[in-house]
Amino acid sequence: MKKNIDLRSDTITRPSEEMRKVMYEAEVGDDVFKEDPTVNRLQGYAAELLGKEAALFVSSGVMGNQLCLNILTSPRDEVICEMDAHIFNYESGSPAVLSGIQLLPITGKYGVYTPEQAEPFIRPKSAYYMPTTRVIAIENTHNRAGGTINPISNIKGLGELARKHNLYYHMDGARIWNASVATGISVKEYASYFDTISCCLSKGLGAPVGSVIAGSKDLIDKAFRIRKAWGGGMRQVGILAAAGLYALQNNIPRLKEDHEKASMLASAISKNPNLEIDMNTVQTNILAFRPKNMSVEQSLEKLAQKGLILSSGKVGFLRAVTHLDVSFEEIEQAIKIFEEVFNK
Ligand code: TLP
Repeated sequence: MKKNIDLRSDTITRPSEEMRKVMYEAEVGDDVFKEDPTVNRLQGYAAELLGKEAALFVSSGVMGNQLCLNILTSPRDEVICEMDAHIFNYESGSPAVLSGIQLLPITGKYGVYTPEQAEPFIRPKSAYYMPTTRVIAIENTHNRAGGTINPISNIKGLGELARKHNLYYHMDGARIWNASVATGISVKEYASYFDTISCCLSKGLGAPVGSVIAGSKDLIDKAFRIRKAWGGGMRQVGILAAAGLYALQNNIPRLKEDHEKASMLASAISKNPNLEIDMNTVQTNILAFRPKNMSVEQSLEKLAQKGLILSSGKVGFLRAVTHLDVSFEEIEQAIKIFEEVFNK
């Protein structure tokens, strides 16, 4: 049977032979006692790579973001974020449930809001009947906007705003590796502007499970306690950390290929009269585009019948994500399938 081309997400990748080998051979211990040498190595490596005092291995991107929001806030606080942010749309309302806080979403352009847009939303300290603004949060790259990169000048500007108003600054850097490879700005520089960052190992980097969060030692100590309280204290989890460490050490530079694959696809999509894509959003490995004469559901079904599996992004949009388990040849095939489905 012909293999489907699965571009639903970069989360679908499977660990390679070499990655499985390091997992098999991983030295392990009880991580609840902080005695798993492989977890400790991963956390040390991630902290160094991100230029932070400490890092913590967590089970998922959602857990990473939610832990960061939790340690930065108290109940009744408010977090400024972008309208299409993952923390606002895809994290099950967890800020309210896990931390007793609310989010204040601002509509950005290409997933990016500016300091000028954000400043008027910062609550006056004197307004005791309002929530307390505590955190400014951004997502880089921005998933729903189509893998877009937050410009470094804007990141700095929001950081200055945070400092001016004594606020914390958090980055959902699930795909910060993609931003770094695309811009040439180191992950260390990106991370330097933030109090906390959450970065995924299980997306483009190809690890089966896990994210790391990083920040000051005090903040990460706090996160260690909360992770346990949320049932996230894992035992001989070095088996998984080994995959994450392998991913960080080997799979960052190759993301460039995923960006090339996305740009090949995007250029074919842009030439198709029945599809619409804003080429300004084509910056990394995620494409968000619209079918003009067909519903998203119908498009997904027709593409799937021909062996191309996509997902839906924001309302009215299809989403295609390139990753290490899809070859250039399969991208050529995907382009043919687009022509067959949308050119008729
Ligand atoms: N995103 C998933 C879906 O939830 C949409 C995907 O397929 O892209 N931050 C960002 C920016 C993300 O894109 C995701 C996952 C997460 C956080 C959460 O990561 P996980 O799924 O590991 O909890």
